[in-house]
Amino acid sequence: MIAIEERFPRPSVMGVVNVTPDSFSDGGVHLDPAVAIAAARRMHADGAALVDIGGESTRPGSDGVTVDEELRRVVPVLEGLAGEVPVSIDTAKAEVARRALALGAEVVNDVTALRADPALAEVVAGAGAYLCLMHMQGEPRTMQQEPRYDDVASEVTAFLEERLAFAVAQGIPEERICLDPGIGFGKTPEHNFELVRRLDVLLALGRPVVIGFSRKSSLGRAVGDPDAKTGPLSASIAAAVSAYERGASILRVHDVREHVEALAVARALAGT
Ligand code: HH2
Repeated sequence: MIAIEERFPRPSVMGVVNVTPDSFSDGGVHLDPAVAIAAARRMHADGAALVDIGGESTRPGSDGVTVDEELRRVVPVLEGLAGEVPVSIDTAKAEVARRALALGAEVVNDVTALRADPALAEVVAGAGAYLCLMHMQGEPRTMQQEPRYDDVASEVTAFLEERLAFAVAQGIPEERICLDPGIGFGKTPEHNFELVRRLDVLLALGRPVVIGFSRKSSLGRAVGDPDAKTGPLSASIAAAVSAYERGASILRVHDVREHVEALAVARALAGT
């Protein structure tokens, strides 16, 4: 079995392709399957180790979509990419994951960390897929209303430790699992920055860490717009490089080429 840290060595860039009308970062841009396929191919050519395909927005305030609608969005894209580009499927639904894995996806990226669909763990285990478990406080519709923690790094880590044990108990080997503190999912900008600053707390669990700071509103706020809904590329790169230097393995980003270049320099500076 190839461990996830060997399959996607540090640093690996995960390109984001949201096949949705309403994602906060690229909503509507990739709704046409041909456009989404071309974007994913370009990201791979630009150095993405894998491309994360999602058919449901989880932006603050969003409602879910049905299984049929999610399948309608992602299946043509997965069919178009089959075998050509390494793919992760951003879904919390067992049926969507099952179809995606049958069409060649390697990773299931579940922002609910196996809490939403009781059938998902078995699908991942049965397919021998990789899995990303992400932390979220609350649910997308309400998560940004009043996020609260006593100690955000310890609480997020305790949650992910419990979800990791759950996944392993469901038959998913630990070597196939990576963890994500869920930047922006029920967190203030201060919480998000503290999670990266204190990444060592999460890394102590011994699993590769994914960070998705790209374009998120905390970055726009940090550069001076208190009402920002997104963040600029420059700030996204700073956050990704900083997360990498603190030990993150996989950086989930929208602007692949710029992040691949920045991380190549950060890696050379680190001497690895
Ligand atoms: N962020 C988003 C979606 N999925 N998955 C992981 N593992 N980590 C993240 O930080 C993460 C994620 C939200 O960003 P985006 O996909 O750009 O927007 P939307 O949820 O509106 O589609």
